[in-house]
Amino acid sequence: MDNAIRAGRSQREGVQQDPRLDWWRDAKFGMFIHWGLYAIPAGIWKGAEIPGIGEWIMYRAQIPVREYEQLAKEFNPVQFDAAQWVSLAKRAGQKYMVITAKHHDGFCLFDSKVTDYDVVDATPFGRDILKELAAECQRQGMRLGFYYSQTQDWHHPDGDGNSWDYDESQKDFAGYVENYVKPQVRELLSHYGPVCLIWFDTPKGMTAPQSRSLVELVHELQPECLVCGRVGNDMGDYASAGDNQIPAAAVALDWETPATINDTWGYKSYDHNWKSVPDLVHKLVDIVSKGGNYLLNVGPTAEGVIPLPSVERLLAMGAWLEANGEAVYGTRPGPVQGLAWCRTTQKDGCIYLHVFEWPADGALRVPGLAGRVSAAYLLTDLARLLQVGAAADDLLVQGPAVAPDPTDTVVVLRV
Ligand code: FHN
Repeated sequence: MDNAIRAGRSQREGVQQDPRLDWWRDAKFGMFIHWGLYAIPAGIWKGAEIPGIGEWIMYRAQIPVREYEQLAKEFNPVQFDAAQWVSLAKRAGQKYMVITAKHHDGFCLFDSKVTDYDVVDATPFGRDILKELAAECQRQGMRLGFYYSQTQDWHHPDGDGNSWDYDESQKDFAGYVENYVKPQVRELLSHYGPVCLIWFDTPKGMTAPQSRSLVELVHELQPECLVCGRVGNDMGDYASAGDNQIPAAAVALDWETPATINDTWGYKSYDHNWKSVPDLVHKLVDIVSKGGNYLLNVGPTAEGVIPLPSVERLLAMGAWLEANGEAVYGTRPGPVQGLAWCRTTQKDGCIYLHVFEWPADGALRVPGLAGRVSAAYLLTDLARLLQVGAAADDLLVQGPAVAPDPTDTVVVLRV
């Protein structure tokens, strides 16, 4: 097992067996949304650029609760349009969306009865973001999951992480889990229709009984709802790689890589380090070829706008997937692994050879596949068969001299 991914027995035993994960195994590509009060400072506090990821600004700048929570009075994202967000995910080829119901700063994007520190009670906006998103996901046929920070809560006096306002030794963490986390998880799974997954995060000191009771609560309320492995103690329905981590080789687990398009999750006005479209497509295909899912993040602004560089990249990925999705969705890792110039996926009697670096003469040489392939053609040109031969164990396929798709040309190998 690659050391980028930790997984418990339940996950190892569940691989390819638990039918509740069938849709997720086929989906491959999801949209992560980190959105909250941190979008207002957008990485800058009292004139200073605060290093690190945007949603951690309260922690990094040690902003007192009483100061930070004033941001709620400014939260008025009048440009938020659930229909547009869901439509963007669809056009990007993403099959599920996961949004921060509550991140570490404790602010809730839903109307919670156990706190007033939420978008309905504490902001001029006053609309339940999750309700609108859930309704729109239903309308457009998109699965919706919720990120929920179960351990870190820098606003709650008994939550983990805030030692600048609260005395850690006085905290009743167990009470916080029982009387705050669980009621909120119950709300999330009772008021927003079918929830495809709960994305717990940073378990830290959660005990095994605490993690188990959260998994059980989720499954009791919505048996089909998946639980991300970051619930802690090697539990949950699927494993999570580290942030932006891609294992070096295929992993025989149900696993997912959460990843950023630039370097932050929550919006930062001055993070312009956007990954290129070819890089993002390669990451998606690399992950899928190793059996994982790619949960790619957007960080909307305080006005409710997904930054244009993210939109442009997602739409370009969607265009690539529109032409090549057959070689991604519903596939499993292909038989050829470990080559720099290509990746392979497979399904239904086809091996999909994803060529990242097209050879100058168009002559493709694939180790180990000699004698196994009956026909080869480009996924985007089904009518024209490519010439197939063999040299020792290698399959030889003669493609066009110029790369048909400089990002990733998919050659279908019928076996
Ligand atoms: O601390 C969080 C971070 O803010 C972000 O939510 C990522 C997403 O995977 N998870 C945690 C760090 O791993």
